[in-house]
Amino acid sequence: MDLDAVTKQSVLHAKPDGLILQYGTAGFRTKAEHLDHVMFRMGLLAVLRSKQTKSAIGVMVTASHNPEEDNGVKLVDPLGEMLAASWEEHATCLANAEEEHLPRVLVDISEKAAVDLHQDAFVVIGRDTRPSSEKLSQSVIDGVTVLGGQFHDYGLLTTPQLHYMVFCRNSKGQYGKATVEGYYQKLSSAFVELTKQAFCSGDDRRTLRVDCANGIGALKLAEMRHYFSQGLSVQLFNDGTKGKLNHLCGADFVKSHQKPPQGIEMRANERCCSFDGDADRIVYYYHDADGQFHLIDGDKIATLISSFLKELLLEIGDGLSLGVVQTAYANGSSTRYLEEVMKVPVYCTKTGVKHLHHKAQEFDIGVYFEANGHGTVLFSKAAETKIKQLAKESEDEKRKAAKMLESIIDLFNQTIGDAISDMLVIEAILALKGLTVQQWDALYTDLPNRQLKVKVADRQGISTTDAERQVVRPPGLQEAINALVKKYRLSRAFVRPSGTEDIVRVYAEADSQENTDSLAYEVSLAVFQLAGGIGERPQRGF
Ligand code: NG1
Ligand code: ZN
Repeated sequence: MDLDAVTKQSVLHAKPDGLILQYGTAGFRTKAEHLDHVMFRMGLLAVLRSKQTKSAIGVMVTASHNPEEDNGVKLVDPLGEMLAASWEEHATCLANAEEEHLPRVLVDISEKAAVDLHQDAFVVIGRDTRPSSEKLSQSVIDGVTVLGGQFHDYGLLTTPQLHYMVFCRNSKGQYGKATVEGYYQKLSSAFVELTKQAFCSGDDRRTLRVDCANGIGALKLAEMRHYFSQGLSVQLFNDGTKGKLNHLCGADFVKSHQKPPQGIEMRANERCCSFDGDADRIVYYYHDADGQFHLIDGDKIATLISSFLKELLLEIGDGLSLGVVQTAYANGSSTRYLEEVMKVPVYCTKTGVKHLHHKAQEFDIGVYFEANGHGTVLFSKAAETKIKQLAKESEDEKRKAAKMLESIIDLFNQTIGDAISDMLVIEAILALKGLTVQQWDALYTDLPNRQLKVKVADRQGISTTDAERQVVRPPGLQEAINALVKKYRLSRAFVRPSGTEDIVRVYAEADSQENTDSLAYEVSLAVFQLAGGIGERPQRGF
């Protein structure tokens, strides 16, 4: 390691005094103007991680659904997964080191993680469409090159595409070709193969309206749609030509406000969907003839997918296990439906896809979705081998089901939740089952729910347990929440510090929207009073 060169270069990417950042649920995220040093240092860290794992490592520059002025960065591990937890700590140390300590921290990390410094390093880089992203990804490149790492800059990519590229490179092409073209072809041919029965009778092209959050999803979907146009026609809105990224649109806006985005033309009973700013989340929705808005979130997406998979698994009858992983934000009705009606085992993990992803890996087929629409389905190697074998050898009906599962394996992004891939899976299932969006929506009725944010002086002062459903600290808060929850029917509430914003999140559900809103307000007030609230007190009414 040429530490002198690092020191010289680092001065050009100086850390603002006193700025402390944490590698959170989705890497580092804050105002773009505070991130130059973090980007440079994550370039350095990616080189060390690459040397240690002897694999390509990814660096994605994005702040997902955050406002356009923010930015962020996260590292992608060799199999396309989120960075390992022990390296998150290294990332935090490196990002917060004062200039003069930088060489020592690099040496420390190399020693602690037993990095072989003679090993080659390769880093792949992608970025979203934020105005700040191009310059920030150049800072990543500066960090990579000063430590002698090789790199490939893919430029504009969705987050899941970058994860895909990393996995392709490290699986030596077995997962697919590590190009944007390779990604389009892999997904599109799986979609066309899967849906060919549904569309073979005449021209039944279906149109889907897509709100692209004025982000990268618009560019990529515009490039990709020709590949699958024989089965599905997508109409793009909020494509970035006029509006601001994530402003009054996108999956996060639709889910948290429970209303349609601006800038989309909806027609009664016709399905629409929204991506978030880096296209790793998707939610569906429609309005009925009376103009009432219906949201179909990640929970209902997981339910649709699980029920389709379960049917196919019954047909192949090979005892493969199916499990669904959710977080505490999953609507109570979805959990009940999955467990009681569908008889599928459901597990709850902490928020953050890495937790869901790891849990889902415990099954032959693991379906995981956050309520906000981030999720995918993972197939174990053993399940994949079995399915491929049945697709070749078994007789008719079984074979047909196995072949469908084979296409589904290719259609799901196996590395991370992917709005484009999920959209194609959902469209395929709706077409194959002949389901309308209303029929899908009618699987179960969501319990009214409400999410609120409370500002506190130090959100780390709140700690939780039991997959974030119970507060441990500050004392008295959980007891207060329990007492409030008892006042309502079918009620549930929990609070946790956000990993991506400087706030505490409050979640409540109950038997009516009015009761839910009261409960959410009362719990917010308890947080404000018992956990050091700052600024304006929570207000009743939304
Ligand atoms: P935080 O800010 O930690 O709640 C949010 C989402 C997560 C996840 C991350 C990363 C909610 C309640 N939380 O995390 O699910 O998607 O952002 O983008 O939706
Ligand atoms: Zn995102």
